[in-house]
Amino acid sequence: MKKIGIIMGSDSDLPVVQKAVDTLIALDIPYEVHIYSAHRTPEEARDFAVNARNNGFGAIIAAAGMAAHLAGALAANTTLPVIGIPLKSSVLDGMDALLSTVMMPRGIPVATVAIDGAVNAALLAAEILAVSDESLAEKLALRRAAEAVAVLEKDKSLTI
Ligand code: RP5
Repeated sequence: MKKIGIIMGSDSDLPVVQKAVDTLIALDIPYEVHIYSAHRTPEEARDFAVNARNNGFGAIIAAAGMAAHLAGALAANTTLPVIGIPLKSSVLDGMDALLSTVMMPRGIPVATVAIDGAVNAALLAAEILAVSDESLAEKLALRRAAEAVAVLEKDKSLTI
């Protein structure tokens, strides 16, 4: 199976990024996590993206806050799918990162999830791999079914 690359701009992003890692682990999807910044370590971020396809990755998740250029900078250097997680790490509560991540110019797409949406980023990455992996697609379907059961159980136990 292809790996998912998870890149975060700072170690301070780890509490949110950990949720993406946990989701991939639950689905038995191989991954690598790195701290590369579009601003502080641009060469390393670029090298990761340039070599990602040859290094066995199938998609990249990029998590960054503030003026979050990481997802776009990675996407500029690979045609692998790049999923951006805008992080709520500044006084602007993530709106800065959301707009920086989502407003990509034509030709360089970034699939942006919600602010701090790490679980959905991992699920979207899994869905990308599942296009050509029936076993993974089945795991994703089972996960959705289990979540639906959990919601309906909460509905039944409502007392108000
Ligand atoms: C961004 O700046 C990082 O992704 C992080 O969310 C934010 C703050 O980084 P630190 O100053 O905590 O390292 O590049």
